[in-house]
Amino acid sequence: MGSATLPADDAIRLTDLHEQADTMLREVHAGLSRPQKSLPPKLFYDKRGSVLFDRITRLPEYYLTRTEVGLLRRYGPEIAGLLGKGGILLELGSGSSTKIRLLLEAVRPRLYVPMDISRQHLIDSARRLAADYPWLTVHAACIDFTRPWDLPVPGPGRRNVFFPGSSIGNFEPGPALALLRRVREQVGREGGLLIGVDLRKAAGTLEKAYNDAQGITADFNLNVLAHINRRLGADFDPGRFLHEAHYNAREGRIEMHLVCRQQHRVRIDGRSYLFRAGETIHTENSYKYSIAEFQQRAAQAGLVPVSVWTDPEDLFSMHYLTVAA
Ligand code: AVI
Repeated sequence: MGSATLPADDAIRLTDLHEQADTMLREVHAGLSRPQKSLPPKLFYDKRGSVLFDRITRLPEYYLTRTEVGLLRRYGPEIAGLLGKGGILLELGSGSSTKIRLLLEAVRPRLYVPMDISRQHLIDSARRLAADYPWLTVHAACIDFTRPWDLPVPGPGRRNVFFPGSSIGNFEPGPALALLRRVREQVGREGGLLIGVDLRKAAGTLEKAYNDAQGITADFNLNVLAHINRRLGADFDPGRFLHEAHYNAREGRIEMHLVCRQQHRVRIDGRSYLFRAGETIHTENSYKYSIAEFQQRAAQAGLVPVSVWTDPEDLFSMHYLTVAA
């Protein structure tokens, strides 16, 4: 994995650890060669995908974001007390760096490290944050954290990772465990993890959240094809696919697919793939965890629960965990 620290501008520093096109091509070929064709969900997040995701977070059906924000508002002082003042605050999948604003004044970190795969969105958000909080040092890192990563963060200070939005749910169980272990290694003995995790609930509520009436989630799902066309010179016709999302109760996850409406042959970098009518590309899983299920997974990674907060409807959970002695 390459590493370069770039002077993004005077306000922020940027470390680029994301090797882009090669990895993407390999992963796309691998996913489309499986009997159940699939694409990794990280490919949603080009610039347009990040903007569409921001729109999803404001949809009435998508209860996750507003519920998590409600928890951060309500329990912010208690959470800040656990994180401690003046340390290093790292955020995984920072996107627009919106939720961190609810903690910054109370935590007053020495350094804030937003990490995201969507490079330009990361830079724009980090710049906005640095402008709004002139006292804050911001060191952005463009990272694909679905792969092993190391973070060059200089200097001392207690490290806490903030991983909101239930993005852990987009990892399969094995990789989710690997990521939690990585976090434990990166924060060290004194560190901690503040993580938002969507709770298990009735299928109807979940399916509405991933099939919104305005069709923004459909655009977000279909955008993965436009992203692959642009970055890898492929010739998907997104008009030949439909968005589909359903709850798989046995696995405890929402599954998103793109359903081929009409037979379609697609060329990607000299290889060709046939999509038959009715065949799907599996684009995302979004696992839902009970509190006990999540704590068990975290314990396997060497993280011990300190506190957990939920909303009155038990829609969403926020956990603070520290490293086991
Ligand atoms: C980013 N992630 C937690 C979202 C989720 O709910 O799994 C991505 C998403 N997919 C469709 N809508 C939102």
